[in-house]
Amino acid sequence: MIALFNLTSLEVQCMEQIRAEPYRIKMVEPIKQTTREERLRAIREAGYNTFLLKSEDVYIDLLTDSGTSAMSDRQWAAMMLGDEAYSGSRNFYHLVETVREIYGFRYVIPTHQGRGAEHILATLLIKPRDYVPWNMYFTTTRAHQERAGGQFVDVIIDEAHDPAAEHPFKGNVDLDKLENLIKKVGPDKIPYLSLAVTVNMAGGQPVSLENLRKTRELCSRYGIPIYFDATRCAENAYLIQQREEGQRHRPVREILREMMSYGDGCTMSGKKDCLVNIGGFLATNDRELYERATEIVTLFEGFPTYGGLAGRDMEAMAVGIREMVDDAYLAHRVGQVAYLGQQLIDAGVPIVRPIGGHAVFLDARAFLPHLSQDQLPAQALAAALYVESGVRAMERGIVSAGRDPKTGDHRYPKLELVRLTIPRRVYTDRHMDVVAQAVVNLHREAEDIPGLEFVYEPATLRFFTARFRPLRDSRILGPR
Ligand code: PM9
Repeated sequence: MIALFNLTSLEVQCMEQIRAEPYRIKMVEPIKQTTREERLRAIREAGYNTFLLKSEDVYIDLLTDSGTSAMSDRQWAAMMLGDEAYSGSRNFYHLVETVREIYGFRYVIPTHQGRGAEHILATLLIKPRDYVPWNMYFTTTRAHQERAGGQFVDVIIDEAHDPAAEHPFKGNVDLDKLENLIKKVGPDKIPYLSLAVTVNMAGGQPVSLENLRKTRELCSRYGIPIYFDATRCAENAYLIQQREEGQRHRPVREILREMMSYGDGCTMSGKKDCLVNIGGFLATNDRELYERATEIVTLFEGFPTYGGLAGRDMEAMAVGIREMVDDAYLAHRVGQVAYLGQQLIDAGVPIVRPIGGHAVFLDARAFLPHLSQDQLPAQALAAALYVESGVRAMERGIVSAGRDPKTGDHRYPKLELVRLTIPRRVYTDRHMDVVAQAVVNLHREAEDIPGLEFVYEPATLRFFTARFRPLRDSRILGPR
């Protein structure tokens, strides 16, 4: 049973605890504030796409939590232990041993980052005209599944599509939706269920243990394997500890092992929860799949014992995997996200509720009610936030959703969001205060923010490199 608790009081509890960063700072990287005029010039040059800004023009960088973590002194020390042999590096064996212990999966293939693992999995398992059910989509993973001929089918609970719905586990699979799909297309047409923990595009929302157990039961009945997108699995485990009845006393490490026991394997972007700047892996308990994966990893990534990574990178990831399940680290990490989110809630800024694990998501539809979704509100809001404050965020709405490959039409996701993504162990709560103030100030002038239109639209993963222009002249985004 899911605990029916009052989320607001949980968040308030979080705020009331006096928390300090559970680390000391040993090295610093200066950041600089720019002037509004400089930022207006920079965003125009970047085609109003925050991905195309130069990082040195950014004051507080909340574009992503991917590859942006600060590594610990132990991870830096581990970098010096790199065994750069072409094959059989000791760092590979350390990584395998660590994944077996923390995740419980037997076979591991390192990859240069998460999408390398997604590519291998999709290529090996998906046949043309297959269906891939999933608790919402992620951009790169869906692109690989579609490239392999599969079709994504959303089986997340309805609450996930409503930014204001206060469900503690908005990442949960809707078991009826999943079973209906299995009955409709037949289990043979479903190579695996993709299960994201947490669900990035829904706002960093977790899946409960109870739902994982039931999903496993359902899939086992039809012989369908489950592959986790485990990119933010430790944060999901922490949110289970905090929100699910009967889990408070359990260490995150134990919860994570139980979570993973309901799957057959995972793809992992080590650039998030594993606390490294580059790296990922595919893990599985299926020996035959592993053997086939060792054949294709050599084509796209590298020899199976390094898969696109230097020995030192595998070593840093092995150390990071142990650090990611530290309860004190996670309490601060997820607490810092809640600290920022709560300030925005208190000021009446519309954000996705409840606050998720890695980011605060602004609800751009509610923030800019004068814009239609075709006027790209989240893209415009991210551009405006940068101009007003030097804070860089990311669009997660219609632009990220891309076009339907069959019809060529825009996909219109219900969620039109701007993600303020908190890098791990990088910024202090004082930085969060600055961000909160910037967003609150912008909210007061929201009606002056104009919509945008495309001037260049790439065919794949358009959000990365698309360029835009404002629909009208405005003080905030300058002349059209
Ligand atoms: N996520 C993020 O910023 C980085 C690039 S896409 C904007 O959120 C999930 C849930 C992810 C993810 C990357 C990947 C791919 C898979 N699943 O970036 O290839 O959030 O390591 O991982 C990004 P890689």
